Amino acid sequence: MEKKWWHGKIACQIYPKSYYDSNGDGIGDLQGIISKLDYLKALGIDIVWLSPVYRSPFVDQGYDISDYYEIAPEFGTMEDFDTLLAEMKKRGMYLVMDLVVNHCSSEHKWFQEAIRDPEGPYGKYFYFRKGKDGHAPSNYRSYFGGSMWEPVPGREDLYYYHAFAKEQPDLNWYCPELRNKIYEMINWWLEKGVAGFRIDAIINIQKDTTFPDYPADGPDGLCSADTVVSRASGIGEMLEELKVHTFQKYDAFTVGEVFNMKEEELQEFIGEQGHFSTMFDFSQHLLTAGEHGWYEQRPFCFEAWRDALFTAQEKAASVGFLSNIIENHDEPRGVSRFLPAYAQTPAGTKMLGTVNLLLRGIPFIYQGQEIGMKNAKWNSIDEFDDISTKDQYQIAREAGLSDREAMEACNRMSRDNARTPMQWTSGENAGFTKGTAWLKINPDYKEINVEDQENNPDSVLNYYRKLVALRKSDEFKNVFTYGEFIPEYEEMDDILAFYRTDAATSILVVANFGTDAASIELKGNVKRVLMSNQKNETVDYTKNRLNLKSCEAVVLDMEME
Ligand code: TEU
Ligand code: CA
Repeated sequence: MEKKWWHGKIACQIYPKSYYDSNGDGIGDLQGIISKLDYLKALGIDIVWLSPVYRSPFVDQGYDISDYYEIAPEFGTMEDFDTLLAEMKKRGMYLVMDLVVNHCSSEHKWFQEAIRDPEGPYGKYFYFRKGKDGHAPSNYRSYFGGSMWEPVPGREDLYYYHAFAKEQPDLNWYCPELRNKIYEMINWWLEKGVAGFRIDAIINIQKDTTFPDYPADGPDGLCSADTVVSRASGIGEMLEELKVHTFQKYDAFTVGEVFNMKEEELQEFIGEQGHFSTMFDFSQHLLTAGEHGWYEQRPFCFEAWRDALFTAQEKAASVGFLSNIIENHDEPRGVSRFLPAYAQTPAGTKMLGTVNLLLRGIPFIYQGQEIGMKNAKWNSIDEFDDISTKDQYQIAREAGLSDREAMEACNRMSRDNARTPMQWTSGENAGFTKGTAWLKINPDYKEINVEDQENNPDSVLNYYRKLVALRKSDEFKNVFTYGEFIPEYEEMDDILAFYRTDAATSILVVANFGTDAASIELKGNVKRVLMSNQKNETVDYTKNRLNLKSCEAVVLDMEME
């Protein structure tokens, strides 16, 4: 395999609005991030992905960009951005921007021009279509609810297309001029020195531009956005052209947010000549998805979760690298989602971190994951900011659920669970802001915060630091980066275990997710205990047996027979 500069790196995701507020307006900002770079460095982070920091009306929290060449004033200035870039370079870190180009904001000047004159030069940048018999051109449901077609104000029977909110009109990737504008913009940022991009909702750029109706899947007579995406084709060519005109020229790191990929396309996406360097593995997140919304989420099942993780690892093994996450800004907190109640403790949190960070692939740590942040408790729909949560609440109510039941679904799944401000201290506003935070702060900051964990050698934070350091150590970086992933003890309930092996080394990672103690037959000799999530790090093993308490995780350097 050809070696790439980003192999073996550790990445993190920052959601700027909720990271650190440097000026007391209640909104995290670039200066705030700059002031925390040493913290990130101490955690061992090499690559930082910033959720969007471009100018935006923030209808979808920055995923609605009104100027691709400007920094949102809420976050600071272009000068602040350049300082951030320079300060990261100084520390040997790489900055990855969020590339949101399936759509822009309805306040972007392209769209403003287009809507003024849909037949004019900017009309081609979007999808304008005539309605059918007084209805929208087709029966597509947008991701955030309602039709994907919005009437053009003042124009009878003309609509524009938006897969997400109506303030996020889709850009027409079949228009060569538009594509060139996008490539130009990407190259402008790469010239500036960003190391690459996380690429938002990219499968959505392919369309069947005849926009046929599909069978309805809900009482609204519409069909889901997933159906719409999966019926379109031709993404491969589009992504190749994108890569050749931009990323490839700069040896950039790219990570795709890819949903609805056809299974046989993995090689094309992340193989050596792939469209992207890597893409996120969402298999564990999609596992419990409900058919009609969050209210139908299926219960979490450990065995199915383990299978999903292992299957993804096996599929990627001979192809390339996936990027591993337990959470991001669209998902609830991993601790609340993947751990049973008895395991939502520091030990359980470390266990989840151990199995996630030592998988084969590029680990992405989402802000706050390294201190074990959890879902918040939301009391009323008014506490939420997220556009998707408001829609999901409505869907649940319309399906006949009570306010309490709908709120339960939102508590479990809301994207705002990951967006509550970072918990820096046990002091006022969790040390996030001196003003009023833009979103509710999780009251558990008194128990879960960076400052306390800095001072506690047994904290989740210090454990994460050790895990990252182990992964990057001279001795083991080869095996953790390029080593094989081999599942083990799959026949045992509640055990999640695998080897990472190369010619010289066999590492065994074992975790007991059950309530009961477990005893495992070892298939080699333990040379050394590399990690343990137990307080005194004493691991109970003999020549051929390993005994694990509930929620115990160990990493063993093995000598195989
Ligand atoms: O997400 C794409 C996407 O498909 C999500 O909308 C997902 O289906 C949803 O979050 C589940 O609740 C990306 C961004 O990550 C997300 O934050 C944006 O809202 C979206 O694109 C639109 O830009
Ligand atoms: Ca601020």
